[in-house]
Amino acid sequence: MTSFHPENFSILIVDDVVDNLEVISIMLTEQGYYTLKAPSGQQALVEARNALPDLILLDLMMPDMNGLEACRILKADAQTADIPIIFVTASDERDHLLQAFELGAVDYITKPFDCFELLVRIKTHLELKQVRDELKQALAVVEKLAATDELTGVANRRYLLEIATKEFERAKRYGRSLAIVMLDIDHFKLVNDNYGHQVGDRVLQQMAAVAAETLRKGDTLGRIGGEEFIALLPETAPSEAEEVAERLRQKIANLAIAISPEHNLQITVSLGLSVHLAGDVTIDAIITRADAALYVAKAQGRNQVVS
Ligand code: GH3
Ligand code: MG
Ligand code: MG
Ligand code: MG
Repeated sequence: MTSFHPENFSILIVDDVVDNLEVISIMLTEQGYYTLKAPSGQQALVEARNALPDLILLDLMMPDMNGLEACRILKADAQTADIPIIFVTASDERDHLLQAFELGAVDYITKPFDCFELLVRIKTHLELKQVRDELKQALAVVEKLAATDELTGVANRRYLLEIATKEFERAKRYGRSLAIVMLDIDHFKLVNDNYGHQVGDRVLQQMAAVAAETLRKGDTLGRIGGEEFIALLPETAPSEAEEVAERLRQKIANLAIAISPEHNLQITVSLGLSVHLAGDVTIDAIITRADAALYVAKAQGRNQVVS
């Protein structure tokens, strides 16, 4: 776990009594925390959304909007939902305590509070938040790795098929167009045989990079086999998809891959294009047609698009 540095944390203090705001703010600032202050429930919502503090100390009884209501709104907003909230209140009603925890508060401290106890609790909740944030980041990295083809950095087969299935369901439900382009490098075995596997790997990397940058933002490029890729094109009509496929073919054909100071290598790809048709029950139907079209492109002499 990363060590704890108060100066890395901002704490939003919410209290309708300005003196309370000041006293708590001075106490926290002395510890090194960065503080923000809100004198009302409404202000608290604005500050929380703007500053996304690491923790909120929330008064319960306030005239404009009570703390429980503010807590409910903060927890309902995805942006602020994960900010830990500690109630700091003069109310010792059991019902308030119960509601606060039910709404998702992490702690409940009654006024007048013991400064030392408040600081210890704040530190504990910030440490817990730090661990949660680190876990979230680690999970995002793992998810990214699990979806990525190690050699080329584009989507791997599993992730491409997962996205393709989702896009297919969406296209089917809303009657949208969806196209698939299957690419396969021509005579790639010769590249490996003539220049070695390492050069072959570099060809795959550069080809994938060029193909990826040729596609639009909503498109997904995935490596589904050794030298076989799929470009998934949502919301793309047949004529547009043909243009995309042709652009991919040209860009890849024009790619000069430096294999020595005086020698560049060029490659071509064959492409099979298919689009979502009314009768398709699964994404496999579209992929099978793209594969068949690719086979025809190979048979007709390679370096071409077949629909
Ligand atoms: P075609 O034009 O008919 O597609 O011919 P091809 O030689 O490209 O097709 P074939 O399927 O016979 O050969 C594919 C080659 O791709 C064989 C394999 O060694 C190579 N290959 C597959 N994965 C990798 C990889 O990760 N790195 C490298 N360097 N080569 C790979
Ligand atoms: Mg109050
Ligand atoms: Mg090939
Ligand atoms: Mg192949």
